[in-house]
Formats: sequence, structure tokens, C-alpha cells
Amino acid sequence: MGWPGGGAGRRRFRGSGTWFNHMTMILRSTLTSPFGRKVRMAIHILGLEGRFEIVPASSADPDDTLRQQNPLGKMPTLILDDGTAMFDSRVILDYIDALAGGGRLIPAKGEARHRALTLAALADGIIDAALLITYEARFRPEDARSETFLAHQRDKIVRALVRLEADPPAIEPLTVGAIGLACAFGYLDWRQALDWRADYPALLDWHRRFAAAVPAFAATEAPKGQ
Ligand SMILES: N[C@@H](CCC(=O)N[C@@H](CS)C(=O)NCC(=O)O)C(=O)O
Repeated sequence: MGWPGGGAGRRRFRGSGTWFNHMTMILRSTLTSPFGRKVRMAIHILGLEGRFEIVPASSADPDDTLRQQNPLGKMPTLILDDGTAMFDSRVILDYIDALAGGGRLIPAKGEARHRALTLAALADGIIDAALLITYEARFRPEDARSETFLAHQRDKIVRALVRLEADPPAIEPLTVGAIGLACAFGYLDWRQALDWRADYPALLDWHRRFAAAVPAFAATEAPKGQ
């Protein structure tokens, strides 16, 4: 594996600038991963489809090369054409934004940047909590599941949605924050971790407006039945 862990990739990044000259890169992600969807949306929005090949990964399969590429065994993981692996989704989004010239989906500086990154962190936190709810069912036998733990995770989602409902974020100019939030809603809908649609009318309207304004959202929806 190259950077992180090795040195060659890092030298190239600092030096000649060829870090950005990679031709086809491989994105390891299922089409259902909400974190992978953020990256797939960014690729779509920035018109970079030709630069990436999506190769599904299985985080549950010990023989999947994902675990060699990313010791954490998580997707999305991006493989550059020299084999260098890059993760996690936030880092990959930053890289893709820079590939497209910079400042496209992550404002370059100032309040706008930190506002977008904080919204992105909140959206990631919603997804993380929803994933942990899913994993509780996936990894523990029914009689070992903790209702306290599940409630703890659901409360995080509810507090985040209450905050967002009071002041829904801007959709334009489009940032990684709004993209992340849309992917969080997509995941809540898919996994049904929580019926947010009934209780958050302003966010439901936000979701409708986002889907209308950003075709990449529909374009990256997981195929039905997955
Ligand atoms: N912070 C990471 C989270 C990635 C993540 O949790 N991905 C999930 C799939 S949506 C995963 O690979 N889980 C497998 C595991 O935790 O073992 C990111 O933003 O990329």
C-alpha cells in the first residue's frame, strides 16, 4: 500500500503535483453504502465519471482485498492507479474536489468552509448512528441486543434532525454538507432506522427540493432490491 503508510505517494503529492494525474481510479464501494454514495454523487456532480471505476467491496468478507487496501475494512476506499489507497469518504471528497479544481463542493476558506464541513460532520454522524443500529442487529444475537444502546443512537439522530428542522441548510451553492445530508436521508429511508418523514416537514421539503435540484441524487440511488 502506498501513502498512508509509505512515503512515495506523499512525496509525489508535495513535489511534482502528479498526485492528480492518476488516470482511472478504483472506488471500492457497494452501491448501497451511504458513505460511498456521497463520493459517487460528487463524481457525478463534478463530471468525473470517466476517471473512476466502481468495484463493489464486501466489508464482511475476510478474503476481500478491501482489508489489505484499508486496514479498517471500510468503504469507500479509493485506489489510485499506483495502488495507493485513500480513505475515508471525507478525504476522498476533498481529493475529488481538488481534482475538479478545488472549492467546488468544499468552499476554499472562511466561514463557508467550516459551515459546510460541520454540516458534513453532522450528516456523517446521522449515518454513523443509523449504521450502528443496523450493526447491532447484524452482529449480535437477538437476546444480546441492547435497547439502551439502540436508544442512545436513535437519540443522536433525533437531536440532529430537530436541529436541522429548525434551520434547514442551504442547497445552493451545493457543498459536501448538503450532499451528506441527502445521503443520510437516503440511508434512513432504506434501512428504516427511524421514520423521519412523518415528524420533520421542513426536512421533507428540503429533501424534495434537493432531489429536484441535484440529479446526481436520483442517479446514485441503489438499485431496487439490494
Ligand atoms: N468514516 C467512514 C465511515 C465508513 C463506513 O463506516 N462504511 C461502512 C459501510 S457504509 C463500512 O464499511 N462498514 C464496515 C465496517 O465497519 O466494518 C467514511 O466516512 O468513509
